[in-house]
Amino acid sequence: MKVTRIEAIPFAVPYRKPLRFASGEVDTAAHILVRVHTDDGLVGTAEAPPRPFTYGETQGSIKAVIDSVFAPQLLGMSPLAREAVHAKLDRTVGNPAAKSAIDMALWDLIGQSLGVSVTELLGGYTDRMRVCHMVGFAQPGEMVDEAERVRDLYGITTFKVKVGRRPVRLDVDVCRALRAGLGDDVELYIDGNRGWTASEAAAALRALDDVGLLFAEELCPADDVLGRRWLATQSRIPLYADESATRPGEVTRELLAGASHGVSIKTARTGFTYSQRVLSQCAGLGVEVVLGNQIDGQIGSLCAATFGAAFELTSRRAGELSNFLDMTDDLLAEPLRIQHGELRVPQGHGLGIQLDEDKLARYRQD
Ligand code: MUC
Ligand code: MG
Repeated sequence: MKVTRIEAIPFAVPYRKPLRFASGEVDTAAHILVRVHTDDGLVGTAEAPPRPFTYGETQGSIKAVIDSVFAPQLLGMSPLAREAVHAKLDRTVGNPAAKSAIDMALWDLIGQSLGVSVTELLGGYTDRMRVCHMVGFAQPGEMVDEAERVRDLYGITTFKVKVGRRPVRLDVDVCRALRAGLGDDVELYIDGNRGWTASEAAAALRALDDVGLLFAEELCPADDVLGRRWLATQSRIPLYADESATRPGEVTRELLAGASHGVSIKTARTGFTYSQRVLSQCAGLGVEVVLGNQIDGQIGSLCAATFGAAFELTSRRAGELSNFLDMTDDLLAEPLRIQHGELRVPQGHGLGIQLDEDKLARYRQD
């Protein structure tokens, strides 16, 4: 089995409402669909969501680096030769979403060629993930309404609350309103996307001490090296690294610096191959993880769930798998469904992705 062609197809699906957070906002899922073709007629599929505010990639840059750098490097290679593939991809620094989509499409091909699902290939721990929903910036009442709607419609009882605004009181009020509105049985945690200084973050954590948060993610920038360490020494809840720890080396730096206690794993930026490495690293060190969301569409969410369900450690807690609910449409022929707070990983060969070609024709932009 050899790679004969790699397609990088830009597409755009509007959101019902913009998702806002401290580092940016998203009102359209303007992603890249990656399709890797082989000489035996198989097609591996994945998607890359550009997040310029996090990694610097744009829809145009992802397409350009795949078309002009990665595709020529990988033509003729076996999808099984993952180490050799990554040695080639890693000659180019950065571009995590572009590399990850290729990586996941190659795993899709491996699964298809062996006649097994990727989730079984990776670990086969379970067939489903408990789902966490991410609530973006709005006024406290609107954020509570959204969480209640998602809980009532989909049975979701874990929420990640976007914080990092000024004044800090605004987000403190939101978290208090969510706890009061949703009760003690729901799980809440916060994500600052680097919006606060270390002292603002410390003030927020003090004010939220009795709200019962699971953990807090990326409250202030990783470049505030001493500020983050200072914050970590006084926080009564674990601090999780997300965009500061996007590669195994960064994970090591964050953990050894004592600035973070847990790690968010996102297949959109580490694919399956490097996500496995980060997971093994965390397991070996006794560090907790959460399966994060890169504001993925249904293909990306399916990939994340595939990985999360494969391992005991990633499926212990709810994964962030519901942001596609904010999109008006998607490309899958059989839409993902969240029921009773869970997302089942589609069974089948490879990733089990069936595209609706009419929808692709409608939303593609090339
Ligand atoms: C998250 O966890 O930060 C927001 C920006 C991004 O890159 O991912 C999202 C969610
Ligand atoms: Mg985050």
